[in-house]
Amino acid sequence: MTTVDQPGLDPALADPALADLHRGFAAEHLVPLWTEVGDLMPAHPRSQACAHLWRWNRLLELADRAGHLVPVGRGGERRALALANPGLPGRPFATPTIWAAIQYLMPHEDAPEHRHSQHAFRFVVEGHGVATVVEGDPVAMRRGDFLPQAGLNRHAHHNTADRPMAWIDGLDIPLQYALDTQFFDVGRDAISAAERVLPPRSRSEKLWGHPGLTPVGHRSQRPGSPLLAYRWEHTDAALTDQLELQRTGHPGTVEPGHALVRFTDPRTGGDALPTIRAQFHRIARGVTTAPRRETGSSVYQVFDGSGLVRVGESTWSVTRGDLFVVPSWQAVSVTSQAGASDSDSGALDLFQFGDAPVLHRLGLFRSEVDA
Ligand code: GTQ
Ligand code: FE2
Repeated sequence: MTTVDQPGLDPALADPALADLHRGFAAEHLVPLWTEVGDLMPAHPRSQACAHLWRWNRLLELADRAGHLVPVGRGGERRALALANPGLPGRPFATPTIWAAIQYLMPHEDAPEHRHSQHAFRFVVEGHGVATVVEGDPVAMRRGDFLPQAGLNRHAHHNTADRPMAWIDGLDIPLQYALDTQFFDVGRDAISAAERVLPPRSRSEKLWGHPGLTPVGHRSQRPGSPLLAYRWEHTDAALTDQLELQRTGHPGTVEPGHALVRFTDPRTGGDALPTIRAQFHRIARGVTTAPRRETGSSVYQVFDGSGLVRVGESTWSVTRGDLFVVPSWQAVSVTSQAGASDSDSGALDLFQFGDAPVLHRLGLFRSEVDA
């Protein structure tokens, strides 16, 4: 990229000696910094990724059509449709670091077992009936549940129900693609009859799902949370309690009318996945959050309610299931708006996931609240 205020640096316009010098650079696969510096070292992050919104009803309709036309099996592995950021053409990446997809299973259908270095989670905005089977532990997936699956855990999915089910996947596929750290193994071609059940609680929850209690004598050295399901009833109660505390004059929320919780590893209190942060926001009726910008990128899904979302220069009206991208250093602010068909509370519930743990560990995290 040639800077406009130094036209003499364009070899096509330069004197013959300069043009010859640039041909010499090209022949030796060299690029002078002075023609690239504005792009490579901007004053602040200018992501190639765009702020973008995907409507849940459109995703669901196309996923259902794929369910009737496209089988799931080895090779393709999953009936998953990736959100492909229009600013990152050529790759199915929601952001430079984050993969986000809608996945769909038909009644009684299986997605085969495999494992990979990419860290993953499932999040359910509606429906139930699917078990995700992680290292042989069947984990029921229900509305509002967050289900982390750290890298190298074997996993298959099985729909026990007579109805199709959709959910979203979040993975660090683009990050590991850039870092060249990917490994993948196929697992068994079929899971056992004992794994095709839908227990109310997984083995992981029986061990790790009791607040403030660590099972003694149980070794779990893998990175990533050993708790495989964070149930909606707990998330909902935590958000309700934060807003209630704030209403009664106690410290509780991150800002007035805005409750926020993070999904964490019960062993460490750190993020549930090494490369992905997942959080849940509740914005009380009529509240607008302060515009905040952060380094790193996020994807949000509306879990409940409706509202107005501003990301950088974009503004959208959003409702249940809609997904949007917040690129690095673009300010995001949301307003809850009670609609006719909304829940009584008028609150806006948002699930968020992004690459913040990576930035924190590398000392690259920055955030600012716009006045
Ligand atoms: O469900 O195992 O969206 O491996 C992408 C890669 C889902 C999965 C995706 C995967 C999966
Ligand atoms: Fe997978």
